[in-house]
Amino acid sequence: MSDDQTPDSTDDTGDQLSGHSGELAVAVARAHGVETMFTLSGAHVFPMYDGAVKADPPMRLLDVRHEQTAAFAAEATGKLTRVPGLAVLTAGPGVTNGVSAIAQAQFAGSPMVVVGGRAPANRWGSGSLQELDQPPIVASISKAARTLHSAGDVIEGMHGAFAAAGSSHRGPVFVDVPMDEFFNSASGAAPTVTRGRGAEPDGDAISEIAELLASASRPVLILGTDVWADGAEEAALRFVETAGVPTITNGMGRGLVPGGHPLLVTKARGQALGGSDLVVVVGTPLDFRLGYGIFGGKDGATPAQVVHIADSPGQVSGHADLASSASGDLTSVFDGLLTALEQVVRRPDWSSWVTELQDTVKAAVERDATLLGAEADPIHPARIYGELVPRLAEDSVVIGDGGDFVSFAGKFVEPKRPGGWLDPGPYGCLGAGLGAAIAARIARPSAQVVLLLGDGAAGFSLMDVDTLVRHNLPVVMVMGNNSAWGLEKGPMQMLYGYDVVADLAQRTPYHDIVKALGGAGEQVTDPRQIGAALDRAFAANVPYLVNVITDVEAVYPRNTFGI
Ligand SMILES: Cc1ncc(C[n+]2csc(CCOP(=O)(O)OP(=O)(O)O)c2C)c(N)n1
Ligand SMILES: [Mg+2]
Repeated sequence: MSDDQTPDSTDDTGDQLSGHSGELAVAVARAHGVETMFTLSGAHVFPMYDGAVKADPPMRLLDVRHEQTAAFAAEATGKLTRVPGLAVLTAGPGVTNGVSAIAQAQFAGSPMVVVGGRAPANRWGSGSLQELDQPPIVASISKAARTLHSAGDVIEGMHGAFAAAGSSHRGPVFVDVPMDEFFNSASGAAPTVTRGRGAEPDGDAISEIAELLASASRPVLILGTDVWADGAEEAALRFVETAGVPTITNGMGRGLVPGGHPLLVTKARGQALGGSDLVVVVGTPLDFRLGYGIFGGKDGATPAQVVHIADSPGQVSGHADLASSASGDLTSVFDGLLTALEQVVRRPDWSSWVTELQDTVKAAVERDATLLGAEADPIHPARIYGELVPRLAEDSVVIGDGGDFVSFAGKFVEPKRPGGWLDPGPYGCLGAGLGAAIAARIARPSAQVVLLLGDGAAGFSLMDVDTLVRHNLPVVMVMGNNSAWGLEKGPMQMLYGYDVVADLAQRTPYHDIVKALGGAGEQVTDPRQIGAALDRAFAANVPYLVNVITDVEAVYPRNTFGI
């Protein structure tokens, strides 16, 4: 943890914890707000299960069919609840199966703790089953990775893991416990958990940014995942509306400015970023999704000045050419900027810039309407969103796991609230879908949960429909089934004029797999039938897959391949 944050603290409050390592670990996790343990059975971690069963009340155990699903579920729990998710993975292959999800959490700044089993210490080096030294494997993709060598280390080790995972910049923390020490007992003071806020931002930096804003004539604000993760959603919207600055959202920032809001100009993104003279980016890295932080500058024009604001100093871009930057608690940043703007003498007037962008948004909405209503046969993927979007409730959680099919969702789904959009993020890992859906159903018990699946992506995790069924977790799955790895097929065609290893079996009845696992579903080939199928899915109250056969030729019109 950096020394510029309010740390969580361990105080001796008089409460004592005692028991075996699993009991201690569960008690500490619960103190940090954990309600569910995502796992797949392995003897190395039995004490965690015993700890969960014997806790009062017991901690919910959610057992899955592949450790990636447990780890992706923990990651999504961290994203949705902003309390670190907990995955418990057995030694060796259990841990290595979780590696992609841990890396994704690191890339997305998702708070999660992974507890690994580990071969016993008293035989280390003798060749026990699954005797793998795991922290070196996980170290490069986590905030911290360490072995808790004895039962006596568990309280402090777990407390430190949760504190680090949950404080900005958030991310995954890994600990493993040797099997013999997992069964051993210890006692110690219960930790006191205080939710720390990030550091106060530097006042001079805030004033400088306010000055830049005040002298800009065509500013654009970009809000990303960390605005949500940092709990700054109210301050962000207050800032947008009071300052009147046109805004684009990405990642879990989507919904911070609700879909349809007059200052949300994501649909005029090209014009906004191409024509801006000042782009202020908050809570998201200046990575490939944002042109590496270069905006405009085409045909000899002057590129926009760029301001980068992050939740912690380490997140401020080191590669982009910045006019200014700030870091710290993002609520303080937004409120500080408003105060500083009020003190600026010359009031900026951006009304004609805003109107210009609003006209472009309006034109884009009209253009989109044609695609959203497409009657084409085979079905154009956009038509699925034409039917789905009007059926989404305000509090819906929409999860994307796929290529082009999910890119279309990014274009057409504009959430009404923050914290309800889960996309693959900058790590772009296929296979997160079922884990995220499990997590969402648990985190938001009364909300619609919609999982958008490419047919390719589905192959990574569809077996975990079994988990949805066993745990009675109804989720609506909507598949864009183009019988291909579409997002790879199109680019390979473009580069080489041919493609290989991009085709999948034609029109596979994936809904029959869901049925075989105890859920329900149907195939749709007629665009006019999509709406009714979605209605049946939402009413079913069981895991339900709407398998829509789509046109493989309807590729997403992208202008970056992320490299
Ligand atoms: C784990 C993983 N493997 C491979 C890729 C590369 N990849 C990105 S998109 C994509 C195609 C996805 O196909 P599908 O889910 O069917 O969606 P579509 O593009 O066809 O709509 C692939 C293979 C990846 N991102 N993640
Ligand atoms: Mg596909």
